[in-house]
Amino acid sequence: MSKITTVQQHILDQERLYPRATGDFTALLTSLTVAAKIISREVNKAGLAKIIGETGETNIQGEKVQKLDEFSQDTITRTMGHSGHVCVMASEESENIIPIPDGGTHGKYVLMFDPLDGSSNIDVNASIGTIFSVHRKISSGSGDGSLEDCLQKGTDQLAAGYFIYGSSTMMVYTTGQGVHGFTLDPSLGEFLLSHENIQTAPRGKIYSINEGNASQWDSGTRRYIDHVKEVAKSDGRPYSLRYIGSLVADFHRNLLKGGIFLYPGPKGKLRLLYEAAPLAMIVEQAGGAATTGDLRILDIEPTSLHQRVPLIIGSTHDVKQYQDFWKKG
Ligand code: AFP
Repeated sequence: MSKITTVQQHILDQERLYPRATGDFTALLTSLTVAAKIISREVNKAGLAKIIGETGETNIQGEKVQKLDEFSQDTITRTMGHSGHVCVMASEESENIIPIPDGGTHGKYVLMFDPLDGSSNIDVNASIGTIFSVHRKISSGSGDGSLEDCLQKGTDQLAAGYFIYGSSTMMVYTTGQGVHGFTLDPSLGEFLLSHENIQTAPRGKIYSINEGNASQWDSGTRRYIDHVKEVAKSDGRPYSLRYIGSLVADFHRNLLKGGIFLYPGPKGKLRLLYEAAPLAMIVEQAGGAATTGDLRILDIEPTSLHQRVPLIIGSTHDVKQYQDFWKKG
């Protein structure tokens, strides 16, 4: 009989690999799972908003119905701000850094998050997600964290992960000891280990890109996309196109099945700190790769909170091949 492992037990076991660990890190990630369960519950009720009241209106209980992305932002900020584990946070939904609320206890970690990625998919019942990344405080003192703490590069992440609200709710995370996936059992309210030590295929058969942007692509990207579509029996082309337009959902599918996701330059759309860097840590831990074309995502020094980067991420062979096309221009 296989063992049943909750996410809390798993995180604790991982933290025990570090002899000087205090348990704080386990507590931080556990608090985050509580926030995700609250968000998951609301996401599952999303279609009912029309029945019980549109967002921004008052529902039949006389409560104001909040938009789901704002709700997710508030839920994470409130849960984590009072957890005692973080000294500062930053979110895709907030212009500036988010300090710990008055009276809150400061911890030694920094939390970066995208509260509800792919939110334009809510209305059509497609999968959406929450992405997170954890750093250690590097500014001096034990109180409030600062912008400096938030602008750390991907290689300094202590942990990264995401929650995907799909046909099931899942959590996928890494602390640098492989990538592990957990499925929420809604009747128990527990995330149970379902995908241990995820490894992505060295080469995939899927490409994911918004082809509607083709006129803006550089010639290297255009030639690469033509290449994966050509029929050449020797190396197994053509690839299948799969694109949801919800990064967590597109990434998660490609992680499990193998493939490449591309949101190319010149500037890119996706944010370095809340999307690209956390997913790059996960994909590298699963044996894959992530680049802008010329730079490894995890090596980029952030210069601002909402910096955007081109993101090409997935199976190593596919990402390397893209880079070869990109470099030739
Ligand atoms: P929304 O959160 O506004 O829906 O944006 C989603 C997203 O940031 C990311 O999840 C997708 O991969 C990407 O945008 C899709 O962008 P395009 O619609 O330009 O293809």
